[in-house]
Amino acid sequence: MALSVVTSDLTRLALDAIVNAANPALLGGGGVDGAIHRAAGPALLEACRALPQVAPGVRCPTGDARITPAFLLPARHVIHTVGPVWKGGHHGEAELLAQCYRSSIALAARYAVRTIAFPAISCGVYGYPAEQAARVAIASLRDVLTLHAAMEVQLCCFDERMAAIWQEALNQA
Ligand code: AR6
Repeated sequence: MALSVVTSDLTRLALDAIVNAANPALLGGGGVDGAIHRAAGPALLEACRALPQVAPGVRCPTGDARITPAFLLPARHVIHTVGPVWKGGHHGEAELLAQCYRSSIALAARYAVRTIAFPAISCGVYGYPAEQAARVAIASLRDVLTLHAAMEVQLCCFDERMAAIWQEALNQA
């Protein structure tokens, strides 16, 4: 199992898949979601719009994952997942965040993805404290990757400060 921390713009990674920290509508937004849609081009929005709604305005419930092509991005697929909004930590946030990583890897495996990168899901607009998110993410990935031993997973941090937090969590896991 390969799990590593990288400092990069996620949209530049030429991997089998990159993961988007989306919202339930899957119609774009700010943060890494906005960056992915800008770099992928308008076809990504059309592909997302074509995904079925499971409830009004919801194409992907929190903790679930959906897959689309990556269009103009150097990656092959975009796996869209929806992290929890941080509400203080007693509203099931950790379990929902763990579920994002599990469902993304399970979906990736169905598409024969071998190399994949995750952003720090929920750690921006959604307000999840980075140290806690990193611990949850790494524990969840370690667990699910026992079933997918050949998969190489990068934890993609946008800046060095975030990368140091994630590297520390990885070292301690
Ligand atoms: N590459 C890698 N990481 C990035 C990039 C990038 N290009 N851009 C931002 N980050 P966020 P969330 C980091 O807010 O908290 C959107 O509007 C960022 O520094 O993108 O899950 C969606 O539509 C942070 O560490 O995602 C949702 O409405 C991390 O990515 C909502 O935000 C996640 O920050 C989701 O919020």
